[in-house]
Amino acid sequence: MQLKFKRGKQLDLSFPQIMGILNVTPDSFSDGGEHLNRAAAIDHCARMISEGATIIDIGGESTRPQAATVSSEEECERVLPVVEDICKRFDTIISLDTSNPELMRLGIEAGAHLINDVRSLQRPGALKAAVELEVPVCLMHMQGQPQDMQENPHYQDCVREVKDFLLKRATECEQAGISRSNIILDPGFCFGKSVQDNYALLKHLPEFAALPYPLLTGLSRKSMLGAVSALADPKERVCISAGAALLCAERGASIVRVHDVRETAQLLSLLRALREA
Ligand code: 8Y7
Repeated sequence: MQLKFKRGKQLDLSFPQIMGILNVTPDSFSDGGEHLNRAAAIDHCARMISEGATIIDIGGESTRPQAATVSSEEECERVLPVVEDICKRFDTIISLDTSNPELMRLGIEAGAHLINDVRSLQRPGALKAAVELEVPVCLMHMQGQPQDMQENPHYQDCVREVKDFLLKRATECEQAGISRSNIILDPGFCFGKSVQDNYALLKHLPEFAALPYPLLTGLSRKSMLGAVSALADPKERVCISAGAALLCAERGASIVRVHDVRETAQLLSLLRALREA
């Protein structure tokens, strides 16, 4: 499988790719404030690319529970200068972590390649923007909204419901005009799921990988890893996060979204060796 982007860029998914997280929010839960200024963002981006990231996911709206909502203007002001800087300096694939149709349009125009929307293009205007932009999009499952999603997640059958949602949403997006080859799916670990739900999804990940779309997973430093390791501080979860990324890749994920690129790349080299054996 291969993703095709604007400006002649392509990404071969025959081996799992690393998406490095670049937060440009003042309140992100695990590296808040560290990359606020442009120079720091560029440094962090350069490091992730040198360590093996082929996609950089830039987010200006924190989706952690209790995060303050941000205006479209503010989100654009945080993200767009960084997109422009990265575009000028690096030959990497730039992903916009946003649900905001205005930022989707301005960000792609500024040089970004992919839309990563935790709300699956369900905000007014988002689906239309994605159709018109003709870029790859990641559709993610979430129960509830970031503000309240972890309060009382409930499913009859989480794996079934998440899979049904993703397939239904992918079909809706295709019917609206997004090409099938531009759709990536993501079960949305820790977005309105209990610890048990999250591990059921991980267990059944091969079923998601068998769907006719590339699969993206994001477990990096998340609470589901804290829950089984007694690592209370997200910053302590580097090792277990890299292990989780390897498990996902081994179970069929095409893209792993991570904070710790170096450690993830080390573990993925095991998978490469195993595949080539
Ligand atoms: C995910 C994500 C976040 C994820 C995709 C965090 C933006 C929370 N998690 N995007 N974004 N998948 N596609 O802890 O799991 O990184 S933000």
